Amino acid sequence: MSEVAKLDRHDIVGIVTIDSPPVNALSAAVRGGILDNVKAAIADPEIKVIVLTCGGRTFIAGADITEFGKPPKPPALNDVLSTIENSPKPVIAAIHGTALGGGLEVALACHYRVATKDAKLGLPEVKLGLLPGAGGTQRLPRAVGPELAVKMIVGGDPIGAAEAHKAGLIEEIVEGPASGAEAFARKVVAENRPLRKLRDDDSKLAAAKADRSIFTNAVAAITKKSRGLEAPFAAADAVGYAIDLPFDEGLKREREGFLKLLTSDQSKAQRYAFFAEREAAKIAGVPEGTKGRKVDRVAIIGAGTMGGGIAMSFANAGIPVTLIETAEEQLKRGMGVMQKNWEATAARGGIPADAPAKRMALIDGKVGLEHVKDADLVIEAVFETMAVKKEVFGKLDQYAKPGAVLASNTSYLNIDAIAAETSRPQDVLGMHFFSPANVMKLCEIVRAEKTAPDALVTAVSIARKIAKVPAVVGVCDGFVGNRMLAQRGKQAEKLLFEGALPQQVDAVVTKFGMPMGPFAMGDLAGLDIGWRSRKDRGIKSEIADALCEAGRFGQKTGKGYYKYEAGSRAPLPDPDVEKLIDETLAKLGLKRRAVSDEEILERMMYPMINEGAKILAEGIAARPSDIDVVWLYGYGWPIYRGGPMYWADSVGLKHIAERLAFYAKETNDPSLEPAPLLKKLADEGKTFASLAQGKAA
Ligand code: T1G
Repeated sequence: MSEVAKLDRHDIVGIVTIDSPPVNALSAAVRGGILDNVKAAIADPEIKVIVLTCGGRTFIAGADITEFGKPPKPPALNDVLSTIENSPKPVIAAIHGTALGGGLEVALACHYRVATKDAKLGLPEVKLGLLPGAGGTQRLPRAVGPELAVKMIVGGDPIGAAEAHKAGLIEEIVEGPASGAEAFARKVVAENRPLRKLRDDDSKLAAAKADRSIFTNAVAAITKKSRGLEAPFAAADAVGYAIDLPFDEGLKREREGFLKLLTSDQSKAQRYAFFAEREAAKIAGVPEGTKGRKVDRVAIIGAGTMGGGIAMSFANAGIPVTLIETAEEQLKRGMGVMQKNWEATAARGGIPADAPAKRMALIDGKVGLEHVKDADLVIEAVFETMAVKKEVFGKLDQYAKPGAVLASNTSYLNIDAIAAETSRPQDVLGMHFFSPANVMKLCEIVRAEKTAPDALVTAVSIARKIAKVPAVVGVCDGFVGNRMLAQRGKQAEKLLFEGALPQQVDAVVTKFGMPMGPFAMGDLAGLDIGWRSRKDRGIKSEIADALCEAGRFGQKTGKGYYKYEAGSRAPLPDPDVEKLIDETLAKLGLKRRAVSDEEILERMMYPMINEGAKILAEGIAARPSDIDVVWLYGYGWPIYRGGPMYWADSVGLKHIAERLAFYAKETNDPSLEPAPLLKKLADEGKTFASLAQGKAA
């Protein structure tokens, strides 16, 4: 008898229930449980119709990703699906929660599907660098037509029950789901409905068979965002087989495509990233089972770019926000920006038309810090100077209710010093959001020396609740992401003094897969910010200073390291910049040399990895995979390369240490000497992954 599946009979209805927490993933035991119980239901003469449902919080959420890369155990999923599809009795999938990947493929092999109103149905395999490997690319186009199938399979995002119902993927939206499915099952028997197999119904493919551009246009629209990725294009080819080939031939080609991706470096990196993200939410050193504090209301201090973006993130998740400013005018402006952003998204169809009003209603704008009194979590997003932060936290200590978590959104200031301004350092931590805060997924949760474990758990769980990806980091200048980025910026600057041009450096970094290179990023952020800070500290950087002295602050002035046409953000190489660099080098008596792309890539990436090793050695990050999560979700590190520390392991730490030592000598830059931890791992022939435990290792 299966541990994870059972068969109940309610007179003519056989109900097969899978119960394998946490997400009913299709482990070998679950596959065996489904097969045995469906066969038993088929063999039982009393049973005329079969319902397949799941216990716990969700229908089957896919193949068991932890089994990938291990020797396959029987029964094969495709064998389970053909048993269901060839059943002489109708099989109905009763879906709740998320039917994803292999889970939806199980449902597609059933003769009918029903779902609860909040259910989501999807084939997200491309997000793991895979494609649906159990008939999804052949059955889904037959269920919903090629355009929606391409969107779901090549894009990887799920659809809701209402859209699924409209598209004909599910028959009905039911309560339950088992009870609703049982009622539907009785209807199927009473009305003597046919054993409907998707494999036998090509009707929704007819239009694309007649005009293949319907399919190719759908693919082109989705793969625009797939630069560098293999899986979306392979998944699109697989959907094409449904249009071009008989079902069984298409199934065979799909399987070939799946197996090829399964062993690909890209999929291994993307599966690593999946577990790394979840590992990061487990806080090292916090006792298992530590409960977070209740958060019913959040107060955000500051309605500027960051405060407004953070407020939007909470309202998007349905959490009431008190948004606090120092004066009505600033408050009004901040609220107006949020309203405009939501309306623009609604106009694009990204959120329902009534969402902007509903979300604005969740935001209560106030003037004066005393209005934090009802908030369970307060996030400060005011001017980035220690003096202002200390003043605000001193007042928060007076006005915030006991037990409220007090968070600073600072991107680099010392949280211990901020906490010391309050009588409750145990409630103080950092929640460093990334701009634009309503879009970027990463939230660095900064653990100060006295931060209480339950305050940390509160911040991590609320970050996940607002669809952010949390990573716990320690107190230091720049925490994890910006601290590593600073090393890249330093080398980028130096390369200009050695002969490279901004466009050459940026091209190497974007070709690697980053969304933007260091100089385009500088133009976006504004070169005047660094210029002012250098002047305050009496530091020179002749090329960047010369650009600013010429009024070239970046995009905001239409010129920086690049020039920008009116209304465009596309960076265009500017001969005036090359001239300015030549003049600056001449003044300094420096001569340009040819710098190879290989050198540029090594000097962009290896110093960051070196800093990552220091961050691990100092305990600022608990795991190398946490550093990877920071870069994947805060800086757009290409998911198919897993993250800087994962990528470093794939390059080889010995090689990286040798190259760093070479550049340290070659450019007379001791900061490039390999960090002790990097050198140790390199000498021992080990990897960063060898430092970690858990699934993301
Ligand atoms: N396999 C193994 N473990 C899984 C899993 C899976 N498919 N999905 C989740 N987990 C674990 C996860 O690691 C975590 O473990 C716990 O469940 C809770 O997850 C043949 C080949 C379902 C939307 O890509 O999107 O099917 O940390 O924290 O936020 O064609 O999990 O507690 O030890 O994410 O509520 C396709 C992946 C697989 C879905 C729930 N399926 N999962 O989100 O919980 S490939 C997917 C998710 C495939 C077929 C192909 C989410 C979720 P731990 P969680 P959540």
